[in-house]
Amino acid sequence: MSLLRRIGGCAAAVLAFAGLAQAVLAAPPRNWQMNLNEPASPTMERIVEFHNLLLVVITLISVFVLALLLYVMFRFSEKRNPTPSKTTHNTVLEVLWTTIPVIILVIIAIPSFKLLYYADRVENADMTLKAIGRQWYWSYEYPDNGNFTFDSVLVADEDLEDGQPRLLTPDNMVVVPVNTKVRLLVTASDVLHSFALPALGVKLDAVPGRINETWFEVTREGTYYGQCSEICGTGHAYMPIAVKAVSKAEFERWVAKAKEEFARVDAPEATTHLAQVGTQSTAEAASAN
Ligand SMILES: [Cu+2]
Repeated sequence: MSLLRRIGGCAAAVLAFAGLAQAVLAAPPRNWQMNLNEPASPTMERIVEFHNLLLVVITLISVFVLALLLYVMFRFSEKRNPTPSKTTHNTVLEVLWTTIPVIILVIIAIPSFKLLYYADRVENADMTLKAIGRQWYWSYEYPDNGNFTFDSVLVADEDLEDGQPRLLTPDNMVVVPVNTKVRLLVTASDVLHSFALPALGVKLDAVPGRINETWFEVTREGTYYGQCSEICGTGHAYMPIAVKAVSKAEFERWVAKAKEEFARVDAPEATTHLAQVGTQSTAEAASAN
């Protein structure tokens, strides 16, 4: 019995440790820090909650299986059990070890599917951000904020300023307003990339010739870093993602500046582009007839 009690104590310690690791997350990053990034979006908050649920489930299962193994090794060793039983079937046990795992999987599946659909897309986005993966940098467009686009290229180690993290700092950051539902469109112009922002719970493949959609809402002002998460060539490690979340007023000021600084000269207005393509093909069809 004391063995079981000790195992129970271990399980409690593991759970307490997991809770502790969660509690120390609020501080800035340090060496040897564990656990997920501190969440800064409703999606990531839910991912962390789901992760914590799974942590409890996986700990209980591991401790239970370990306890069974230790008990069997001790109780049914050759010394204590010289003539083993020849039992091969036990209906009750077989029904139990089939149904209990099924129930556990259903308990996991329900919040898992809810989360998948929650993170998938948002009905009423306040604005759209388009990220285009390229070898090896990201380009961004703000289709409903103006006809501008810019590239976001890694700052070399020797050009970093104080406080700028190495391999995570691009020359131009993505700027978004806080507490705003941002529809995120992700595509690529050459090979597969993946747009990943751990603190916002975003990870989406960038596929040439295809637009993938997700969304995020940053709940706190600050800078959030991510990286390309699809091995895309020799520059794969050198195409960081940096999102600066600012107040809505500050975002408006940034948009006004970006419209001048990053104005497109090579392409038609983004919002009318599709309409123009439509008219063109109709005109071509008409002239062909
Ligand atoms: Cu890439």
